[in-house]
Amino acid sequence: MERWQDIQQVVVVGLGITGLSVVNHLRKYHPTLTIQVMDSRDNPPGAEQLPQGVALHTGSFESDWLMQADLVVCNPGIALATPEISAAMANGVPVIGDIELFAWANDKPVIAITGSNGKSTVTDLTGEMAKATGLSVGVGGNIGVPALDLLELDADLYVLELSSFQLETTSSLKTQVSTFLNLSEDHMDRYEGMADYAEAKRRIFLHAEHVLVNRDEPETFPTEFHPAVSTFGFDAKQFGMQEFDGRTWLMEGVEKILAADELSIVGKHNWSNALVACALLKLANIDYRLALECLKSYRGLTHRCQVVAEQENVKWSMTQKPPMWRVRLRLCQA
Ligand code: UMA
Repeated sequence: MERWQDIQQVVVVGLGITGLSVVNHLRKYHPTLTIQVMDSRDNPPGAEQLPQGVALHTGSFESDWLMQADLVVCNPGIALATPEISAAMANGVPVIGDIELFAWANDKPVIAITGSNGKSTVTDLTGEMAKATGLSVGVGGNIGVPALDLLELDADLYVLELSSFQLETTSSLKTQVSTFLNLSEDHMDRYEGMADYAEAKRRIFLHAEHVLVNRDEPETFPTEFHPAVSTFGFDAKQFGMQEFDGRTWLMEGVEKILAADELSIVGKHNWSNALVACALLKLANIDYRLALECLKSYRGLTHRCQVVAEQENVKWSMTQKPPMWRVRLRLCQA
């Protein structure tokens, strides 16, 4: 609570579901604060749900508010390089994001997941498996439910998907395990290049007890020394894969976890997603073997890469990915 002593005026930049979750959190736990919200859209989503007494400025960013704020909480959809934000930062105004606020309020274990591809599946699957072991689990972050809303669940464990945008404004998130799954070109409008983008993602390791990285992608490794680094990959080391009698098995060291052909999700990328979910739970001291039936029956995120038919050992999967909402059919050999 000490960090709140000198904070009276908070400006929330960008509404949407994140901005609304920030306002609701501040209202509930810090009721004496003055809260101001700004959004450069004329009719930002969530405006009608703002509680009474919260000032709203729309259509532009109000520099005077920003300069006078004791704290600015910025939506991940807004770049810190936005002139009004960077001017406030240069003036010494602290700028954080919703995940940093979550970190300030949370005292429960966290598993955090970032990467360019597969992070939603890994987050969802890890959450489902943790639930199958009997824990109450809050699953969210970039995957949909804002992290601050999850706090209301008072769960035993939080599994968070974190985007590079969210990580840019996060500096004190303590995690039991953090993973950086992979890196491919994305969001280059927000970054100077791949190195810049990777660096934002590596912030997930800042206060991680355990780190899980991809053996095949050195960019996913921490650049500073970390005492507890585990790796995953398609070869037979640590969390890996191995062939026995023509079947590929997911492995924890020399121990078999399960044969890849027992999974309902298809494709080698999903074998890796399943392996990572097991590894994350193991590193968080949760017995993933209690959740193997859940893992076998997991069919993927709603609207994303689901098996829709199976014939003669060929599984057909369908992907639907917003914002295009176009249906793609993909043929996957089981
Ligand atoms: N805004 C401005 N000015 C701008 C840009 C945005 O005022 O120049 C405002 C918008 O009007 C809006 C808000 O800022 O009110 C941000 O837009 P949003 O509607 O996307 O925000 P949220 O609804 O809060 O969603 C955000 C994440 N959006 C982004 O990071 C862009 C959601 O990730 C996330 O699920 C949600 O918080 C809950 O944590 C979406 C996403 O596309 C799915 N993420 C990117 C990705 O996965 O690649 C990183």
